Amino acid sequence: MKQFIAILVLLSVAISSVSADYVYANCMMVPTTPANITGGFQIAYTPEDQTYTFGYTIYNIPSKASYGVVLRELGDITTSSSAGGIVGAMVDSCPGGQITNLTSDLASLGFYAVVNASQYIVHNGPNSFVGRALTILDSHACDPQANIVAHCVIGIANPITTLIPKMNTTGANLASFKSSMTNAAVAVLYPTTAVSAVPVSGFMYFQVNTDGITTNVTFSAAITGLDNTTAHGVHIHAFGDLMWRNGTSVGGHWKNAALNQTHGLPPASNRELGDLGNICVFDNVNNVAYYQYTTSYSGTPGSEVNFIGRSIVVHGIRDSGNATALGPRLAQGVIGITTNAIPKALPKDISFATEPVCTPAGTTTTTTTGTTSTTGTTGTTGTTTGTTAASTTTSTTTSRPTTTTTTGPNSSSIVAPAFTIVIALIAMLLL
Ligand SMILES: [Cu+2]
Repeated sequence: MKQFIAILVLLSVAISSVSADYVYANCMMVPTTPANITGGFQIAYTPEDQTYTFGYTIYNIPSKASYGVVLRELGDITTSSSAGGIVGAMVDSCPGGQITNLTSDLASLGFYAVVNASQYIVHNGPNSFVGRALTILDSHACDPQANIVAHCVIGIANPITTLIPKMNTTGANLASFKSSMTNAAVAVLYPTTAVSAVPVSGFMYFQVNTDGITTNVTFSAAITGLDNTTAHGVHIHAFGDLMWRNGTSVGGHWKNAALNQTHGLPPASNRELGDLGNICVFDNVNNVAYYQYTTSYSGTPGSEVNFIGRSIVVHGIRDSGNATALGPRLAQGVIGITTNAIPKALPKDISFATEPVCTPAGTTTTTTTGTTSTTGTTGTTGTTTGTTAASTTTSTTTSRPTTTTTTGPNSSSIVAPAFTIVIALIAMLLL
C-alpha cells in the first residue's frame, strides 16, 4: 500500500503541473478467454513533458507475475488474433509498443502507468494509437510466446467520462488518427444495456477510396438480434467511448459543426457526417440484418472526414430524419483500422435499396425472406425494402434468437467506482 500511495503522490504532482490542452482517449476491454478479464484504460497526454498517462482498472487478472499490455498494429478485434502484431521495433528484446505490465495485486485497484511518447506511442500522425487495439497478454510484454487474453480498440473519448484527475475537459479533444485516411476500417458492435429483449451485436466494415478531394466510403454491416418488424437507425457517433454501457458516452452524431450540419437521411446532402440512414434488410432464416451503402464526403481526408476512433451505434427504431426521435441505442462499437474490409462483411447474393432511407415513416415495413443454402452457409436471396406498398411485402414470421454469445466491454458501473476511489485518494493527498 505504501508503494501504491507513493506512486499516486508522484503522479498527482506530475499531473497537477499541467494546464494546457489534453488528448483524451479510452479503451474498454473485451475478454477473449473464460478468465473474463475486463475493465478499461483511460489515456491522457501531457504536452509539457510529452508523456501519456494510462489510467486503468482491470478485473480478474489471475495471480501470476505479470500481464503485459501492448499496442497493436490494427484496431480489428473481430477475432482474438485480428489486431495484428505489436507495434514498434524490438529494443532489448521488448517491443516498442509495450505500455505496461499488470500484476494481480494492483490491477483491480485502479492504477496508472506513465509512458513516454515515442515514435510508437503517439496520439496523432500515421502511427497514432487512436483506432488501434490495446491487448492484455497472459505473460509479460517481452515474452514472444504470450497470448492475448483481452482486447479493445482505442477510441476518442468523451470529456464527460474523464476520471483522470486534473484533466482539462473544456477544450477540443485533440485525438485524431492521421493525416491521410486509412482505406479500411471495422467496428465490432456490442450490446448496450439499453432496453432490448435480445442482445444486438455484429460488425460494420468501411472501405475508403479517396482522390484527396472526395472520399467515397462503402459501409457494410451484418447485425444479429434486431427486431425485424422495423428499420433501425444507424449512425457514426462523435466519440469512440464505450465507458458507459448504456450507449450514452459515445455522444451525439459525428458532424462538422463548422458547416452547421443538421440531422437528416441519406442521400440528402444537408445531413450530419454520421447520418447513415437505416438498416432494413433482414435474413429472417438466419436472423441477421444487413446494411450496405456508399456515400461521398468532400473535404480533406484526415480532417473532418475521419471516423477512425469514433463509433457506430445501432438504434431500436427507424431513423426518420427527425433528430428528436432516434430511439434506444442497442449496440455500439469503436471504429478501428483494419485491412481488406469488404469481403468479410456480407453474403454476395444479397441486394440493397439504393438509399438507406428504407420505408418512410408511417408506412408498412417490408422485410426480406431468407433461404438457407444447401451448404449451410448464409444464402439469402432477399430483395429489399423501400418503396413498395404493403401488398407486395413478403413477410415471414421467424423467431428471433434468444441468446447470443457476444460479450461486451465491462460495465462502467464497475469501472467508475474504482477510478473514483483513486481520485479520492489523490484528492486527500493533495489537501
Ligand atoms: Cu445514433
